[in-house]
Formats: sequence, structure tokens, C-alpha cells
Amino acid sequence: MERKAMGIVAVMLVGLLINGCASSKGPKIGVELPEKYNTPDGMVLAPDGSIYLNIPNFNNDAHPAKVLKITTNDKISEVVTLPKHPETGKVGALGIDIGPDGHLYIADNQSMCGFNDHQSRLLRVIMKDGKAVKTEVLVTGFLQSNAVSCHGDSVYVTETSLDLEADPMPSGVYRFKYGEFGTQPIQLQPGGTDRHLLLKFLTHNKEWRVGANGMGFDAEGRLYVCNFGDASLLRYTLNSAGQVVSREEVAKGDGMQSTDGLKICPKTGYVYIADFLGNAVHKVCPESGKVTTIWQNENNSGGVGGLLDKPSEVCLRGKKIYVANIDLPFDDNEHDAPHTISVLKLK
Ligand SMILES: [Ca+2]
Ligand SMILES: [Ca+2]
Ligand SMILES: [Ca+2]
Repeated sequence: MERKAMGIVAVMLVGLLINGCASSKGPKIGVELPEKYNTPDGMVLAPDGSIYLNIPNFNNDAHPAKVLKITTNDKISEVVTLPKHPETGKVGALGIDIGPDGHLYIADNQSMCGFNDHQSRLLRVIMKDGKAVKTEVLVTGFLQSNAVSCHGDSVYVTETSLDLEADPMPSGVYRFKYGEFGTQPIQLQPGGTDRHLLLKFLTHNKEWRVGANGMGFDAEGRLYVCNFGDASLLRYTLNSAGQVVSREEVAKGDGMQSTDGLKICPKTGYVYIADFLGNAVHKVCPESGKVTTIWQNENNSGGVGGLLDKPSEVCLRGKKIYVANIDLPFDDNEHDAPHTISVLKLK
């Protein structure tokens, strides 16, 4: 057996040991992506059962950023090629959600492309009869726009840093009402002074200065936000005017090394979280805050056979958890083929 293959077997065994259970519970490859779709990230389940998937292609941006569709039988097709930022020539598509209007709302994180001068944006892909018609710029001036959630009359966007120099580092969530979007993009004021900023919090981790990341609303309309660097999950209760009236730390650490993308099961309220640093997927009980690790395997699995390879996002569909392996070359990880969406079984 070759050394790499032996390493992979060792990693799989570690995965089994951590999980302490049979291999049938482990991840499998749901979708294997060709090189032209080398970096997957944000996902959202559409009303018709397909999943929309952002492909920012950070790892090899010779290939343009795309939105793909994963059909109910796990086949992929292209929805749209995202337009590049006019000044940077890049587009860093991270979070995605679908509005009540059926259009796609997408965060363009320019910081991930190396541009930290408030060039990040919120985009909208206008959809008609399942086809992309055009892409609009709704908001400019984010430092690091990341997750997107459409809820009620507004679209919410996490800003992963409000100030890259500050320590501890502030980050937060912006809120925009659909009615505010006009022919010209909204231009945000920098540094957390803009009136659209709904909430902010601090990240104390000095090594991983990554703040507000994954986000979602539960069936009661409570807002969950991940604080990536502090490996915590926060929950905010909003009043009918949309203002924050309370904040709780639902979970922190307890097996989580970072909290990246999240999705909430609308039936159980359990919060499913991708853990980029831990190379894991966890679920958090909304009542007790208890963290259950659904799957974890060591770094540098390659993603072979469906093993996690720096997961950044999750998406729930039927009895499955889809996991996007962003596979960024950080934290001793190497970007390598295969490029995958892993699938775990949901109990
Ligand atoms: Ca993320
Ligand atoms: Ca890989
Ligand atoms: Ca890798």
C-alpha cells in the first residue's frame, strides 16, 4: 500500500474512532466537482428541492465563480457565472439565500480574494422561470460579507470583521429591507457606524481573527449567528420592529473548534454547524446547548471517499446533511482533489 493510501486509511480509522461507530454512518461523496468548480461554499435548499451552491473558486480562480444547482438526484448544472467586481476583477461568492421574490441573494466577499478596502458586496441574481436573467449589486462597502439570510421583509448579512486592526475584533450583522433596494447600490459607512448594522459582538481568538459567520432563523424567528474564532453559537431575539431585545450564548467549544456555516432544522430546531478548524459537523440542541459531534476526521483527508476536507457550510435536505468542503490551504490543510460535497445521514 502506498504511503498516501495508508495515510488515508489511518485518517478514516481516526474518524471511526472519534465517532465510535460503524462506517455506514460516515460521510460519502454526494457530489464530486470537476476542477472548474474547485472551491464550493454556500448552499441553500430551494422550494423545488434542489440545492443552490456557490462556487467562489478561491483555490484556482482561473475558473470563474459560479452558482450551481444540485438536483434532487445529485446532478449538477450551472445557474449563472457571477460578474467580477469592476475594480478588483474578482468575485468571492460565499453565502447564498433565496428571497420571497425567488431571486438569489449572494455575499461577494472580496477579502477572501485579498481585497480589504471595503470592496465586499451583496449581489442579487434575478431569476425567471428557473433561469438567471441578470445580476445586480444591492450593497457595497462591506469589509467581509459572508452569510446571507432572507427573513420577513429583510435580508440579513454577516460582516465577519468590522475592523481588522481592533483586538478583540468586532463583527456583526447588517439588515436591509427589500424596499430599500433601488437603482443605485446602498453604500455602507465603514467601521460599524452604518445605520443598517443590527448587532455586533467581539471575537477574542488572536490566532483565528474570524468573527460573525454562519447565520439562520429558527421557526420562532430567533436569529442564530456563529462566532467562528470563539467557536460559539449566539442567539438573538428580535421584537416586531426587528430590533434586538436579548442575546444568549447557546453553545461554546464543547467539541467545536470553530463555528462556520449553519442550518437549522425547521422541525426540531437543532442547529447544524460546519467546523472548519475541527474538520467536523456538529449539531447543537437549542434548549440545552449541548453539542453532539456528528462526524469528525483528521486534516488532510484529501476528501477521499467523502471524508471532510475543511468543511465550511452545511445544507439539510430530506434525511441528508450536505457538507461543502471549501478545502482552503490554511491550518495545515492542502488544497487537493477530489473537490467534494460530502453527505452525512440525518437521524
Ligand atoms: Ca462561512
Ligand atoms: Ca480535497
Ligand atoms: Ca485538503
